Amino acid sequence: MTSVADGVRLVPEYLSPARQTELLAIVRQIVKQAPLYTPALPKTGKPMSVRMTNCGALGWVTDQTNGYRYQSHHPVSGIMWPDMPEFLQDVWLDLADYPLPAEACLINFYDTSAKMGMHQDRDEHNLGAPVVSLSLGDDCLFRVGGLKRGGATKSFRLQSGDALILAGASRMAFHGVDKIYPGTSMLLKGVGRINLTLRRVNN
Ligand code: MD3
Ligand code: FE
Repeated sequence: MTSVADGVRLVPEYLSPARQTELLAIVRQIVKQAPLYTPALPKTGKPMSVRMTNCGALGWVTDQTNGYRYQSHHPVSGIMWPDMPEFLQDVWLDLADYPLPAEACLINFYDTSAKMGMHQDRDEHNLGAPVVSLSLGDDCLFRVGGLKRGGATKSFRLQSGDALILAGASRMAFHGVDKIYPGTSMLLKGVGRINLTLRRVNN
């Protein structure tokens, strides 16, 4: 376990290769029920390069008219998100050190040209609960800054099986994904990266 910035904990190889394969099978089941969709930015409607889905009672979504929010159903099909699998609730219990269960798991799929610009996660009503992130597939270059946009940042690589825990002050840090390194993992059938983010939304 490494401290990347104040309150940011990186656990390299948190999931063994066998557990990564197990989680990938779970993700594929979820995507069958709740297909990846292309989110649109609020106001401009510009499509994000990352495709998304969710599981759990709540899922993070965005579209042009209604913007960033959590809701109980898929924005395209209108169907309720698949249940949070026990696998992910166990990971939350193990890593979050938080008294309430996770309510939301956002699943991000990055093809090799996808990125996520620097942003803060502030759509949760509960900003005191940690965020737990799991990476599968190709490596990415991840960047964490401070609590204000435009300050100093630190870049590091996230690899398949790594866990990142954001707690305390770092919970509101700016962060983003600059780059995917295609072909750095053999876990997925092709190239690309999957990130799962576990969150408590309500108090
Ligand atoms: C650092 N996803 O979906 S999760 C997101 O790899 C998002 O897909 C990234 O940022 C991804 O919002 C990274 C890890 C994460 C989450 C919250 C943070 C890192 C963070 C909050 C503060 C600092
Ligand atoms: Fe984020």
